[in-house]
Amino acid sequence: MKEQKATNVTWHKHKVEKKDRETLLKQKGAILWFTGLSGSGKSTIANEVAYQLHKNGNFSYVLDGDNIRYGLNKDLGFNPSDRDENIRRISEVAHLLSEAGIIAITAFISPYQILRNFCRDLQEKERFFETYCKASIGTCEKRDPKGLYKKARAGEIKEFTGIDAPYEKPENPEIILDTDRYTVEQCAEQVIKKLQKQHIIK
Ligand code: ADX
Repeated sequence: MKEQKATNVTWHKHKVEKKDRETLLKQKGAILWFTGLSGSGKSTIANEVAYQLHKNGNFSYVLDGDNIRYGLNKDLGFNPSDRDENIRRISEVAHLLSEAGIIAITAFISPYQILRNFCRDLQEKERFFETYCKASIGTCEKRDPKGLYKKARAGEIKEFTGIDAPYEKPENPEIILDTDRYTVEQCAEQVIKKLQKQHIIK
């Protein structure tokens, strides 16, 4: 993990605090950290959850793997250290959103458990939901929505997760979505229920 580089910097306490923002928004800030293979349903379900939350009057924001790689993380590729830096930056952004009282929904492969734990450890335990989109590599390869597995098998993409780069399954996720068996709507409902049960939303 990155070391603190700057010296002579002071942490400021602000007049408006997290609890004030949460009172205003009538919800708690939290992070829904979707993880899973490419094609496992992360982005699709994340978007459906955001839609359901919006309808329910809740404020959320989706940070999506491919989109973030066009901007904030355009300087990063897919080797292990770039993937680490990708997830480190996203973790910090998601944490800021959560501190703002927003439900941050991230949809990144995030293949390493240690980095997912890094994000978990940034906030109170009850505000972090590692959400595992569970689908076999066979299913993901069959879906292949972007045609990337085909390219990876043909050797046109190197270090592709699940083919020639590793994916570490979550050890103890707060939510498991079996996307082989359940629809997008059913998975989204499972997430919403969990947020209600944990008093993140009403
Ligand atoms: S992560 O491993 O660093 O978390 P991230 O979620 O940001 O990955 O990006 C994954 C997306 O980038 C995939 O959904 C896919 O569209 C695209 N992609 C391009 N090259 C690769 C690769 N080598 N491995 C995995 N995904 C890739």
